[in-house]
Amino acid sequence: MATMSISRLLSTVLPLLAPVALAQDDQGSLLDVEQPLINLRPQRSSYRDLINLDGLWKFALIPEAERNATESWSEPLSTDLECPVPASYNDIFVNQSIHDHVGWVRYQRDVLVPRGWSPDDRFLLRAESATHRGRIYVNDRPVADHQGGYTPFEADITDLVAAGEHFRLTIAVNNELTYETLPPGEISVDEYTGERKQTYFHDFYNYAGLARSVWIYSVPQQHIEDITLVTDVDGDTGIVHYDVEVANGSGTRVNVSLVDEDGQMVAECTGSSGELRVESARLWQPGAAYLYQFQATVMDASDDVVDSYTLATGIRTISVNGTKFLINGRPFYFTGFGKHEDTPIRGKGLDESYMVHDFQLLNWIGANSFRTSHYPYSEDVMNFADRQGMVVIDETTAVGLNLGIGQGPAGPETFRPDAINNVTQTAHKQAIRELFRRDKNHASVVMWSIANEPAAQEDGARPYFEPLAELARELDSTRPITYANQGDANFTADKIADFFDVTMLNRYYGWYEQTGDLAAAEIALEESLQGWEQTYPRPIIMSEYGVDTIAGLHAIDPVPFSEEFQTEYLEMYHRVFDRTKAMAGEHVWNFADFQTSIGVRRVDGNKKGIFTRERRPKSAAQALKSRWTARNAFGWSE
Ligand code: GCB
Repeated sequence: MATMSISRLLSTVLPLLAPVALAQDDQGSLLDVEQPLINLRPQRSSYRDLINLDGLWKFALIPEAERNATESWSEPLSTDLECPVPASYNDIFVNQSIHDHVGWVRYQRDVLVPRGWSPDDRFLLRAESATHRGRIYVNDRPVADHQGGYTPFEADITDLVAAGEHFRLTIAVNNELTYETLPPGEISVDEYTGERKQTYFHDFYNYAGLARSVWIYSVPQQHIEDITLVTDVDGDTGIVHYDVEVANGSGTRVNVSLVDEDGQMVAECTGSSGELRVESARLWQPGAAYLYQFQATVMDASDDVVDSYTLATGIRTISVNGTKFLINGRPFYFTGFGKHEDTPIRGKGLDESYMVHDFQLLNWIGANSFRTSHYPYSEDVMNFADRQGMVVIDETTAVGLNLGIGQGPAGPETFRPDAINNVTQTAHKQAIRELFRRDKNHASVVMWSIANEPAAQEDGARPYFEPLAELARELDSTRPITYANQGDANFTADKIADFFDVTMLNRYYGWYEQTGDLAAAEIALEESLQGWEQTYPRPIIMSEYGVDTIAGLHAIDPVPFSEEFQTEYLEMYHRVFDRTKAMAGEHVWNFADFQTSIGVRRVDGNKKGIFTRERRPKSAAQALKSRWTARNAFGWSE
């Protein structure tokens, strides 16, 4: 796709999430209950209620011997252990068997359904993430089972609970990774201890648990279950194409309006789909967010309002033109990082203090964007990015699809029946559907990354990725799609690059190759960039470049691991970027140091952060700040 402009895509509204035939595990198939559609993120209004169930929950490991006794998992838990939600459980307790557990755990708490909830409404539970599989029980009844650790899932519990009454809520969570999950992994039994061991092919710790909020909420029988907004610009006029889906909607009417930041209604329309036009629209711009509130109201046959929903929307366009990535028609240059959801103690648990502080640091250093490497981030982060004018490359959790990484042709093949196979592909499709459905309305999301560093040099990568790229385009043709390319699949070897719109490269010349030799690395980097530019004349974003750096380690000669080396390495990359016409952005790996699995290459995690895990700057932070803040404001690259 040479030029991509925002088009009306209401005909390609995302299909509803049907339950997918995911791989069976040794406990048989996913539960025999109908999986509900994933509604819009719940919110409170005059027609809906919402109660947050975060806090301390009872917690226990499920011993391997009880793996198949699933009916006993919901029994009342007698334990002294209490685990905070949201948080990964691994680092909370001083207990190695919890930290290293491979298998199921369970969380349990009592829930009181508010006395005032109407028996005419529907009651739902929503877990925003259970890494990597979550099974919900209401008292003894299993009500939901979901695979995929970074996207939300729900259960309709209307028929099982009653207003004013308590119920026992149990969520069992499984952290196992296999070739049938994303990310993939392998489980083996240790020959000496008989313990089950989890290995995986990605470079961040396999934190698990309920890392995001859990909610109970009510909606009217006739309620808004989904909204799709696509924005466009025509001269000074902003256009919001909309589509509102109403559950049990027969006989209902929909009214919509758009309200600006001063509370003024600037456009309105009737009908469940259509377009709103705003004269002299304020655009959502990187670094200068402007959000309108899209308000949808549903009336029943007697013209009584039965439901309403409000969604923030930023009017903006995205397109790719030649080697330029355009936001609102202007070339945009990405500055920023690949990040992780990772903090001490809490693991991948959402922490609003870290979230706000991280955005403060991004702003301080002159970053206008980040990639949600290597999984969908919390919806709170996405909403905050919308409000802060932070540009996001939104990535699925397809990381580690590369079994012979860095080993060249001698390494094992990745795409084969007993490794990354059709079942993995089915899970990957589902991961794309769930991410796109969840994040399609975010102004901040300007591009989808459907994988990180797959073995794109293998023949098998082509049949694996072609249907995924097609699916991504079918679901959303308003945003470019991309994937993060790894060096083994350089421009002559890559077999999938033509499926995508933008080239994203992860490169470590001077670190994993030409280690410590920045002169040689500079030549290798330039060769690679020129090759990509000539072979695929389109925007190039360096989506990873970085070196492990021990905060406080200084050296006269810049040697690897010293703060001086990190700074010189980045300066070398920047020199080359500035000589490359197709460069459209630079994302340093990584924003902050983060935890990884144990391995001889990692001492207490990956240290490629520009900030430490506690968010203290290493010296390279100042160098980056000078470069990025000296650029045109917010990355405009004219
Ligand atoms: C990569 C991966 C990232 C790793 C990084 C590294 O290419 O995409 O997940 O953490 O390299 O530091 O090795």
